[in-house]
Amino acid sequence: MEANTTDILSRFALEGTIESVKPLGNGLINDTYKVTTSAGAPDYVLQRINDAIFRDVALLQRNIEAVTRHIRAKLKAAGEEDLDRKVLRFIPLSDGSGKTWCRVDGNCWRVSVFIPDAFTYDTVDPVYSGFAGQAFGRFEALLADLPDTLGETIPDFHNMEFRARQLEEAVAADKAGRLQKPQVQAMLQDIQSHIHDMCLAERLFREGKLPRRICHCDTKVNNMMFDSQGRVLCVIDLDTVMPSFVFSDFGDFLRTAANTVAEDDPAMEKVAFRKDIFEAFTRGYLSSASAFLTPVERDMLPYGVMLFPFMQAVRFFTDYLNGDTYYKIAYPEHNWIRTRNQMALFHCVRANEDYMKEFIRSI
Ligand code: GN1
Ligand code: MG
Repeated sequence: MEANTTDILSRFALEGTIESVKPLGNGLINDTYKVTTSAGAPDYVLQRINDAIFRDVALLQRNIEAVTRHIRAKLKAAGEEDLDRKVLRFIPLSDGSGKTWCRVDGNCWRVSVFIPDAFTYDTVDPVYSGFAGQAFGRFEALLADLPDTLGETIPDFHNMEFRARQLEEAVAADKAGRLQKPQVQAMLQDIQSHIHDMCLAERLFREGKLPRRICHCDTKVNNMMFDSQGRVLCVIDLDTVMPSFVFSDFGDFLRTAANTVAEDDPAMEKVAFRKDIFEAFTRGYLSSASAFLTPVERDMLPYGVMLFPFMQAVRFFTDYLNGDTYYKIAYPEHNWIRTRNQMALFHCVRANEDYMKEFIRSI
């Protein structure tokens, strides 16, 4: 690795002299390295972008450049200091092209400034959920007036109609011959009975009643950085930033954080919806997102909390019927267990629809 990185790094307009390049973090998609430089220059993060998942790296980096440029300009106008700690900065190539990535021996690379003394946490408790709500709401608020048009780094990623079509195709093909089992049939019927309702966002969009916005689309609690005093610095992991409905950020966070068990826990009876997490996250989110949310978006947030476990169940179930080609599995029925878990969560959330509406009205 070391020898090759010298060549790659030499293409970027870096400051200082490189002292070391070492693996950083434990990301599942991209490969990440920390580049330490001589004193006086910033350290850097070197990343190999996984172009098997993100097929259009040029589009992806254009998105990220537009987003970080816009956030930086706004923070600067607001008189904020230490901007390199509050928004990611990607380094251009030294060839003057202005590009922030390059392809070397078939791999795509980019470099950003390393943020020192910053931390991520995996803790899902009400306090961190509140921070997360505020941080992701603020991220969307800052981008609500982005002048650039962004592309979809994964086309139709959170489009429920598209996911429903993928399921129909999987059912028609029944590639793995799994559709015959009675419990699988019952699952299919349960899912099908909710598909129309869950495609509401796409219909409202076509009627011009619901906007698409720039969303993060991977709102995990560990995708924010904190300083040593516990203040949120910035939102990271920007590869899936793209136009979507606000439910992507609101609903997907709660899908993972407000489930009492992991998404693949086989103990279905233990699946439950954590109201403490819902309330803390919603308070945090509305404290920053209220600035731009339309009344329709705000009223539909509970729909968003239902949509994400449902959409995830459809995706897991589709993969199960296709014979497990998309999600990694640890045992043969893994996608079946995941499907059941996510549908169990969907039903718990659905039973709490009135409670969620009332809570949001009360804020
Ligand atoms: C995938 O691999 P991970 O956890 O970052 C998937 C998400 C799903 C998630 C479910 C690109 O994300 O959309 O919600 O699995 N990412 C992609 O575990 O498909
Ligand atoms: Mg991440």
